[in-house]
Amino acid sequence: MIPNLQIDAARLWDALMETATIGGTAKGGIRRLTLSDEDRRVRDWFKATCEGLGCTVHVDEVGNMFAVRPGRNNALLPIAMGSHLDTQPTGGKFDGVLGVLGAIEARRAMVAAGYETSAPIATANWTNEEGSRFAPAMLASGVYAGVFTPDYAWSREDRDGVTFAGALDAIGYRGIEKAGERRFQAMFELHIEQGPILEDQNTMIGVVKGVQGMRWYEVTVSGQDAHTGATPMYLRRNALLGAARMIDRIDAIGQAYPGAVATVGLIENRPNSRNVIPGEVFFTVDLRHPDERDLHRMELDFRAALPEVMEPLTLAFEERMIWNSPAVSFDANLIDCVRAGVAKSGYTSRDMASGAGHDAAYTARVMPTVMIFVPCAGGISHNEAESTTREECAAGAQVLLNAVLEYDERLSG
Ligand code: HGY
Ligand code: MN
Ligand code: MN
Repeated sequence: MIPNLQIDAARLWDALMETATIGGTAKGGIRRLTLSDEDRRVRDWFKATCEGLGCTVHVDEVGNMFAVRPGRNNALLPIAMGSHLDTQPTGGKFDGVLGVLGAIEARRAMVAAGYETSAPIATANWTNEEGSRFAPAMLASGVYAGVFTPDYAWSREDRDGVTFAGALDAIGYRGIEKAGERRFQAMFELHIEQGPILEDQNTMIGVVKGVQGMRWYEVTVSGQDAHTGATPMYLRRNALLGAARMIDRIDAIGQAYPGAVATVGLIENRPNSRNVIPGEVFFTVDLRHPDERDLHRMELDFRAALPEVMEPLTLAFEERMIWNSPAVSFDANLIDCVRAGVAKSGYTSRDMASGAGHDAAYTARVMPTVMIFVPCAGGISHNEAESTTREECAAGAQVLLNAVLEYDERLSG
């Protein structure tokens, strides 16, 4: 018989507001770049909090953290719940954090009720989900899933030339465990939707059936530094002009395919001096689509546009794909457990896919995985104004708890 355990909404909200002070910004967001000192502080909080709930905290070779609490039958692999604690440079209070703290609140509800699950329960904090400081995104869950090697992850550099390994060692979170060795029955990830659909449809819970395909590229455009006053227009090799035209072409590709998104988010203009014609520009490209065939067509359009734009401007360019995360579908049995969790909670819900990337996209490769969404105000995320309500956070955590207990029951049943 599955007990009717209840989330404590105030306790969850207090924990969210407490951790939001670690890297908190004046505008009410969080700047907690992966493997920064702020990340170390929130990891320390995570470790102490989970140990206080009877967990043993394990850290793997790329900094992934797993807090494991025994169950009645420790011959079973643990059921994992979790997400990430790193944020964008101008991130919000809930992206990733709600998934980790919602998992901790679910555990607190079990401990408060003196309830012991059949399987052990693990709470996961995945390193570098954002991919903002060290590209690509979901790097450490990708190592765990065997998509990337540890050496590849350790070698990644931020824009200041600091390596992932160097930053990991600097905060003291390079564990001894091989990434991927610690196995789990399943992975449940609670997350804010980061889009407008749930709010727009006045629906509390998203039953997430998968994540769309995502590809990242890096482009360097080379022209010639020259004097803005003495160089006639017809003699220029203006790298920034080439980049500007490509930014417009990439946006047009996103417009051309229904359901697509296409973005240039990072650009570095060199030498970036007001009276020098820019000789070199670096920029990133983010293409996404639920259908891999359309995503591939978008890539072909993007690669065809580069010479069309650059050659008439006498510019050279280098382009390379640095990340390819194919569209993924979540586990049918776990989706059914989430549906049962929703039914027990009484909240409204709808099926949906995720536009944003999540660690769940990679854990789904190596274990049954599912996600649960709650609304966020205006669908705004990756923005310091990101917000959701205490009730929405509690609703997501309640469905997470219900779904995990349902899965545990089915396991032992
Ligand atoms: O890029 C993403 O979708 C995720 O937020 N890292
Ligand atoms: Mn996230
Ligand atoms: Mn994010």
